[in-house]
Amino acid sequence: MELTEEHITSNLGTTIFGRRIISFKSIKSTMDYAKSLAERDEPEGTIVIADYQSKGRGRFGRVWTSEPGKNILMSIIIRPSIPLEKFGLISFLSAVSVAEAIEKIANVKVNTKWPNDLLINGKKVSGILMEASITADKGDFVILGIGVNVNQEGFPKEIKNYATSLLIETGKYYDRVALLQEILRSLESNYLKVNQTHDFTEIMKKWKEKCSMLGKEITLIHAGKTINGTAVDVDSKGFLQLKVGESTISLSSGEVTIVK
Ligand code: BTX
Repeated sequence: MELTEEHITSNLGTTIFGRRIISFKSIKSTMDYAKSLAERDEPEGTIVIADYQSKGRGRFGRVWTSEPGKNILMSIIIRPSIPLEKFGLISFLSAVSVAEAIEKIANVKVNTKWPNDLLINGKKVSGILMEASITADKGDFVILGIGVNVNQEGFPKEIKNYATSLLIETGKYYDRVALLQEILRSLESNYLKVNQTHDFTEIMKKWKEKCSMLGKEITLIHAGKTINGTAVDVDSKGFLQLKVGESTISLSSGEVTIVK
């Protein structure tokens, strides 16, 4: 089914996420469009989706590639009422929500990898990008970007050892509308809870249960430096606790490769 507003809103059942849907055949990046809307007072829950992005991006200015019409590429406007220092935890909430939706629709096990990847059999099936805008006058907002590889048969050679899709892993094609709807439902139900309680304990517990790297030796690139250590834990702030020699360091961001 085409990813149109009409298809997505039919039997969606959410109250906030997806109450307005703006879809493009092609766009530079859904992130920029959603941000420009949010800056013009667009309410929470509007989603921007595209069949293709000519300048899809990941973290640290990296590229997110996706063949036209095969995957889910979306950005959601969120205006959280949680304290600013907890905004970062929304990316963990998103990872858990998207993982739960994929597991339900595709009946496949999804693992989390710090900070924001979703893996199937060790390969990345989804990436999450969170960009927060903190403004004095217009209120704070978050643009949550989600890319899920759904029906793509293969990936460019630079990433084919690290990237996968639901099709590759399960041998089946999926209705992107059904998956997108499930993602919106799962995100909304998790989000509404934490937005009220400001308590991410349950989310972090679920995220850790799905995490495939805790207790393992990893290589982490942080601020241009490579660090080897054992991933001990992810704390309540979402920081990775890495044991390096006799000491444990706490990291807020980085790119992880699992060694063992
Ligand atoms: P990331 O920086 O963690 O991951 C980007 C890296 O992942 C790339 O450098 C590349 O190695 C690899 N990669 C690129 N494309 C894919 C892919 N399709 N599947 C698996 N691996 C890939 C993760 O960033 C956050 C990505 C968010 C993407 C969404 S799509 C909708 C929204 N709009 C937008 O421009 N970005 C977000």
